[in-house]
Amino acid sequence: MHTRTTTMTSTRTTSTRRTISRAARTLLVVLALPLAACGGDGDAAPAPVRSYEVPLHIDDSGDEYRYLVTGSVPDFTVGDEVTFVVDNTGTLNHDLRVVGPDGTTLGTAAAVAPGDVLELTVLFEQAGIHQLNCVVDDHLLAHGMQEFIDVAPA
Ligand SMILES: [Cu+2]
Repeated sequence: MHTRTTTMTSTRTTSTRRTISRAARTLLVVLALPLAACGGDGDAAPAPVRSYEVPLHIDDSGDEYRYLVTGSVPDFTVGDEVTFVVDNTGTLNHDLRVVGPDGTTLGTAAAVAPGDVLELTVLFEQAGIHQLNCVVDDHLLAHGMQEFIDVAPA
């Protein structure tokens, strides 16, 4: 009995190792593809990716709820990695969802209470109009809680 059990365990372990090894090889191939694509245009280096924060705050004092940029609106460009830092200066809970031009959700941050701050980092990969919206209760549909930002091509 002991010998059989050991053999079965050994076989299972080997099988698992093979599966992991195959998965690892597949992953390497997938990771290598974008690098190969980038290197296609001669020796040109990939475009620099900027990374920055955009502070926002909230006004829900009227019938229309708004995200407002604290400061100036950046020149959003494809390749930018942007962290929206939303100070909930309103009186209700609010969250943040960023949606790309093709309707893909780039990221969602959970709702925070008044006085709290949420952060959401997204990478802009497509040029065009992106939506920032709040999906708490009826904020989007009844109170128009969304802003549009235009991301320029790289
Ligand atoms: Cu909201």
